[in-house]
Amino acid sequence: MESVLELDKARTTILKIGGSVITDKNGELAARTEVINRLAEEIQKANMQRLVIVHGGGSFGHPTAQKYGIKEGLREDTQKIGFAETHHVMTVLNGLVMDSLVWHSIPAVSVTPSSCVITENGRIKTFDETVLKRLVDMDFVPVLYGDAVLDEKLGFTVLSGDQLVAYLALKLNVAKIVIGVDTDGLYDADPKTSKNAKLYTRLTLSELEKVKSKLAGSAGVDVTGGMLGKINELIPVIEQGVPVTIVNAAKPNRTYKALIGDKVEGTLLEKE
Ligand code: IP8
Repeated sequence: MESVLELDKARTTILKIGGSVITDKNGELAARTEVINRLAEEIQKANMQRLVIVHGGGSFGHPTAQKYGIKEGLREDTQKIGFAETHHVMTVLNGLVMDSLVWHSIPAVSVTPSSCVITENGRIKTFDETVLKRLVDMDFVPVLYGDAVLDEKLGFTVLSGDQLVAYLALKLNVAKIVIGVDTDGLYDADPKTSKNAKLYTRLTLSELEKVKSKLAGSAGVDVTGGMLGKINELIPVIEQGVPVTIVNAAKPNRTYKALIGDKVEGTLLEKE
């Protein structure tokens, strides 16, 4: 009989890397290539089977999407270049991530959301996961990202990496989710402005619902809702029993430890 450990190995892990980690959100098109490289090293060292990576937009997608009102949908033709630009800058950021992953010998393959997802009022309506699942089965590492996508009702919109993470977690046989952000986890106040902010090390779903309103937003432009948006996406997944570890991916080794299941500073979110 297969042991629990072997069964777990056969299940997928999703790693979300926040845009605030791999870019400087206070700049524009400001990639942190040294952080991207360090994370690629950590992912390589973790040597995971069945891994899916999703990254955010940071100072690439968000300012461009905001400038043209992409999330709110198509209202005038002049926005079309904005849609193209938003998607394009995301492919540029994705290219930097892919470059680093592949040159660290990770068999990463980019899966472009705008080419395989259609949303309806901002929520994923169609997503053919056939290729994605095959890639995972073949031990490739699919890499997706928040993107400008077509929308049934709005014409187009912005799909967050967090919604993709939650959607995929419910579609794939996911063992756990690791969310890499630029703070040590979830706090009862904004740790960047309040030095008495207390880190939650573990929250059950009912505790999470209670403290949700205290969660800090994100610095810089974020058209998809920052930390609260992230948590709202993750709640249905945690409800299904998938544990979520939020770690500071801007600090060395935390992502690595969370991936391999070592004890790590951060916030663990669990059903109960
Ligand atoms: O940073 C948004 O992805 P997120 C991507 O995961 C764009 O919310 C295009 C703004």
